[in-house]
Amino acid sequence: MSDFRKLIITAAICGAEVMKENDPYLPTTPEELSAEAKRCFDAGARIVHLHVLDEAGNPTQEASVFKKTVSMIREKAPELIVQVSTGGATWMKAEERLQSLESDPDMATLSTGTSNFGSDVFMNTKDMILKFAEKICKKGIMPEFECFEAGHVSFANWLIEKGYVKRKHYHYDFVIGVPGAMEASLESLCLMKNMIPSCASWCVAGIGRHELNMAAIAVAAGGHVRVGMEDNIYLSKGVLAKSNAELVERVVDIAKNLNREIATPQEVKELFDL
Ligand code: KMH
Ligand code: ZN
Repeated sequence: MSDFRKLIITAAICGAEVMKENDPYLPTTPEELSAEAKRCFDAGARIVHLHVLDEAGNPTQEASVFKKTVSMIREKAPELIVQVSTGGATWMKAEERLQSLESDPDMATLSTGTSNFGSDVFMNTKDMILKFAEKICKKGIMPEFECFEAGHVSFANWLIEKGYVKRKHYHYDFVIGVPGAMEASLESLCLMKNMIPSCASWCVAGIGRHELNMAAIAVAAGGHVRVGMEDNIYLSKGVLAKSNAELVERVVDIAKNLNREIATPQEVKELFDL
């Protein structure tokens, strides 16, 4: 595992599964998403994980919406690392999902396996993963391995071993607690983090009520943290976060209490070779 000591927080500010009807504070337009990204950056986030929505508030992977949102984020928070989703929503086909790459992001997610996803299936066959990896790497974008199951970590390792993804540094995100997929527990997290190669760092995104515990464990254990309304909309039971920045601030507080410094944008860029 990488010996980089400082903490990297990713803000997943909206997602394909949460709608304005569930949460009036959810940012949905390019204007709202870019203002929210800036608030999260000011609070301590160094990466924004980005989904976008169409005018009706439904998830879309439309290149034009990604381009507009990414360019507005770059205007408002030029130092923030922009990571677009290639996962999209469970019902989207590969070509549709890949459109986000046209927005020239710093990073993009690369899901490394299929998993149950609530009542749906999040489909990532071997052929799809190889195609996504090729497109991401050809554009010089850094992939973040999205692992919803332990086997997805094995597949990401295999991509590295076989040279499908070649970088100085790799970053794995363990998305745990999705209903039907790997549970969010200390045991799951330890299993997954112990599988990654030495030239890699790891981050955890605990879903729903697991977000806070997983974040605290990761801060204490030398990992990195993803929080945000894509994964969890509550500050505590029944209390909605009014902004993604509140969720970021809470992790910053945990880090302060555990004497873990927040990485500067430049330090993250150097580590990731961006
Ligand atoms: N919405 C999920 C089906 C990603 O962003 O790359 C997939 C997802 C992963 O959110
Ligand atoms: Zn996502």
